[in-house]
Formats: sequence, C-alpha cells, structure tokens
Amino acid sequence: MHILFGINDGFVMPCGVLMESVLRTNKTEKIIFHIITNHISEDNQQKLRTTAGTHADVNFYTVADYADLLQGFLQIGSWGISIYFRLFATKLLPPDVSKVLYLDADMLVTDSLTELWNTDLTDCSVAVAINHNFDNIVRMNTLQYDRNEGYFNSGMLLINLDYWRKNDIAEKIFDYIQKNSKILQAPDQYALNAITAGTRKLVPFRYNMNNVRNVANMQVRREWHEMMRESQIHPAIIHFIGVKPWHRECTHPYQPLWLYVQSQTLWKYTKLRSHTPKSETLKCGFWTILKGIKLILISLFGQSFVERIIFKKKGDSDTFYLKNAEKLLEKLRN
Ligand SMILES: [Mn+2]
Repeated sequence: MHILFGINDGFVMPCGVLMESVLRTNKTEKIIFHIITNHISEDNQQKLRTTAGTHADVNFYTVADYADLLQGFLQIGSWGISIYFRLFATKLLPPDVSKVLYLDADMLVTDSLTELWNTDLTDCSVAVAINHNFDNIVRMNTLQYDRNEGYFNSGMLLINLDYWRKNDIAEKIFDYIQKNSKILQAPDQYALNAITAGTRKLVPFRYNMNNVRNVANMQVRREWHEMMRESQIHPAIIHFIGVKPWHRECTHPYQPLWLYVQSQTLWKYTKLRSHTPKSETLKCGFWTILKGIKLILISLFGQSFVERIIFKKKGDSDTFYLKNAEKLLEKLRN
C-alpha cells in the first residue's frame, strides 16, 4: 500500500501521528510512505523513519526542481504552498507505482484501509469522498460541471497514477489553477473537482469523515444523509478540518483519539499549540496541564464519565460521540 503525504517541517509532528495511526490499524499491509516536501530537516526525516519502524518504508522527494511553477501558486490565496506538493506525485514517484493514497496531515486513521486501497480504478482518475458542505448549484456552475458529480474534499485522494500520467491530469490541474486563479477559493481543491469531473469515483464518507455535526444542517443532498450519519459513527479516516487536534482550542469530540496516538509517538511531549498564535506560552502551559489531568482521569474513570461529570460537557451529540470515541480507541491500542 503506497501512501503519500505533502508536508514541510511545520507538519512533521501531525504527519508522524497520522503514520502511527495508519500502522496501528493496518498491521497486515506492507506500507510504503512517500513524502513530497520542499524542506524537512535531517532530524525530522530521522524521526519519521523511526515512526515507520522496520515494517514500513519511507521515501522523501523534493519539489526543488519545480520552484518556478510553485512560485506562480504562491500568489493565489492564503493557502500554504505545501497543498500543491501532492500534484507532483506523477513526476516524482517511481513509474512502477501505479496508484497512491494521498492523505492530508490533519487526519487520523481509525480502521483498515484495505477495502479503500482495493477500489477498482479502471478508467477512473481518482477515488474521493464528498465534502460535508458545498453541494451547491452555485459552486457547480462556477466549476462548470453537472451537479450530479458532487463536490469532494481533497484531503483524501486515491490517485490512479497510471491514468494521471497517460492523461496529463497534473498538467491540466496546474493549467486550470493558473487560468482561474480569481474564482478559486480553495485553489487546488477546486481545480481537482473541475478536472476530474466525469472520471472520478465516490467512496463512502467514512474514508474522509470531515464533519461530526448534525447532518441535517449540512449542505448536502438528502440521499447522502444516511451514509454521512453512519460514517460519523464508524469513520476509517477522520479529517480534522478547521481547528486542529494539536490546538488547545479544539473541541472536536474525536480529539482524544488523536491525543492518544500522539502519546504513543516520539512527539508525546509536544505541547498543544494555540490556534491564535499571539496568546502567551503561560496560558498554553496551563491548558496543557489541564488536558494532561483530564487524560489521566479519563484513563482511570472512562471518557464519558469524565466529560459529563467533571468537565460538564453539554449536548447529547457530544456525549454520544465521546462514548463512541472510546469504542474507536480500541482499534488504536496496540
Ligand atoms: Mn486538511
């Protein structure tokens, strides 16, 4: 199973946690990690190699040769340059790698990926899962494709590399980004949606579960509601969009799962960061201690008890998800 990440030094820690979660939930698979980057220090490379251990390989690739092309993307929006690294997979990965599973670093794998990996991609460019939002006629019109195609979230892409090489998909995406820079809110996600329309395959939402909130309030068609609800309970890949699980402001009910996996890695002593960079380190320390105490209490009394009784978290859905997180945790324990 070939897994691709596109990161720089800033995302090494979450990427390491994600790798650890992949390895814990996919023990029967032979995993090869491919990491495309502009810079990762020797020390960080070594940490990622250590995380992969002896059962998985890690290969690093640099986008240095494509600096000019990347410079053009820098002008578009406020997104970090690393979102484009994955688009270089056809140029950088060995030609005998025929498909690859790309994952955003703000994800956590909580179940086997074998079924997803075995998705039949004959005549398909990519397999993806729909976005929790933007199933919207205005967006489809902007992107100029049929509404039935849907709008997917690009955090998980099972890429048919052979198809991309044969049909110059990466080049078409680069071209699209540059020609449509004014209408693109999420540059590469828009371009990926536009260029792969008609050749993509939808897989269940559980392979990129990007919202745990009430399905009825999401901007998605009704026929997808049941699949989304089911996926929230049995996610295989959790995508932490918005505030990240390594931020102390995070209120995601599955954050404890991410923190557990982090506690099993080389980054176990990395403190929670502030989502808003200005706040003082003192505050940060306080929250880290509080979270630490909470984790100890959870290990003693169970999560739903601690959340409900001690931290008085409100809302039926929160209680429900926290109970569910305890079940999901079983798969992540060694
Ligand atoms: Mn993401």
